[in-house]
Amino acid sequence: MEKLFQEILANFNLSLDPDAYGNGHINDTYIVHSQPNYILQRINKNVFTNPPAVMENIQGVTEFLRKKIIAEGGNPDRETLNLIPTVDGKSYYLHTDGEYYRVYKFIERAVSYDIVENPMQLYHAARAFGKFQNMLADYPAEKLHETIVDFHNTPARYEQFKTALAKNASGRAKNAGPEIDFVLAREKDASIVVDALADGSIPLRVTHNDTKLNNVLLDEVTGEGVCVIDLDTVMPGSLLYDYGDALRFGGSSGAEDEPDLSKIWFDVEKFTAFTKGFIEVLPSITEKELRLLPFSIKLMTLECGSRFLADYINGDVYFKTHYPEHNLIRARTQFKLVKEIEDKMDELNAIVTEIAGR
Ligand code: ADP
Ligand code: GN1
Ligand code: MG
Repeated sequence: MEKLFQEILANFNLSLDPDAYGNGHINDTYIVHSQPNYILQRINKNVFTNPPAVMENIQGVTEFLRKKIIAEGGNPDRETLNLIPTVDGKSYYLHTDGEYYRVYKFIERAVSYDIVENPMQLYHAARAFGKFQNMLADYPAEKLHETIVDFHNTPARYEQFKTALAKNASGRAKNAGPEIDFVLAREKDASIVVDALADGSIPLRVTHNDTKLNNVLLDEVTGEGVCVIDLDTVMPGSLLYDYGDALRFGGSSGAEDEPDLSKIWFDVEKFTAFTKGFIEVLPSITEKELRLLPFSIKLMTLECGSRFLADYINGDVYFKTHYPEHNLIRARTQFKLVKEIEDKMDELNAIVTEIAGR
């Protein structure tokens, strides 16, 4: 085994071979094969500039969830992430190479999906994300560090997009004229959710903020939600961020990086299944939140597309990419979905009214 891994794992009292694992865009994830298995992650320092703050959040949230799950008679080793402490009792290990590492218990017999195969998976994912939010409803929000400032502040994302465009560090802006125009033409609606949070017309809640489908594990046999993972961005926010981002990803007919746009559309059946699961477990959803559900999918999809496009123009400095046009291809699927959601908005609003019965 590589000496580096040996040194890292020794700090968690482990000594086994890790293999690269999963399809996250941010951290480096490995499975440590043993009895039981573990997940080892190198935290992305470029994205999370204060890893100890990230780890303080995750430690606080997972300990809080663990107690709740035990009180409710659930299985705390399976229904929340569990950090393995280092030999000196810390939640992470800072190596001499300057990188931060953490280890979790591996959650067995549970699957995360990069493409959704059937609407029932969305129904169960929605219930898991909704339940996650319910369990954190009384978490002391003031204890949470803002691990990425303005993460879902869409107007701030617009400013970042314009800065990327003005710098054009990669010289690639010329390859993305129509995509750039698409983003710029939609700025006027960007502040609807942040304004509603600011004027108190929707509640600030503790939210996950990165609810794509491969951040929830579903039971291999029953298909039911097991555990919400990837807790790096748990911060105060809006329920609309979690709902909108989940359907940005899960409501699509295809992969986030599908190059053939004729295969990408917004699937109303998947939307209906997710919305049903989400509303069922979150009766506390307010009238205004309810009315903004379909809009939030458009907003989160536009925001994510603009981030992919900004990263393409910046020269692929944020998201992991596998080929030079990867971020541009990702941006294009998001914009196709935005257009689809715009066209289907009345239908989506009617479905929400029908499901909610109000
Ligand atoms: P990233 O921030 O890069 O997306 P994640 O924390 O989401 O990293 O982990 C990447 C993938 O690894 C997940 O999508 C999931 O498939 C898998 N994974 C992460 N943690 C666990 C765990 N505790 N048990 C099982 N699989 C996990
Ligand atoms: C990243 O970490 P991961 O792969 O689950 C990103 C999300 C994006 C998503 C797009 C911390 O999620 O915000 O929506 O990629 N996470 C961070 O696929 O930036
Ligand atoms: Mg992830």
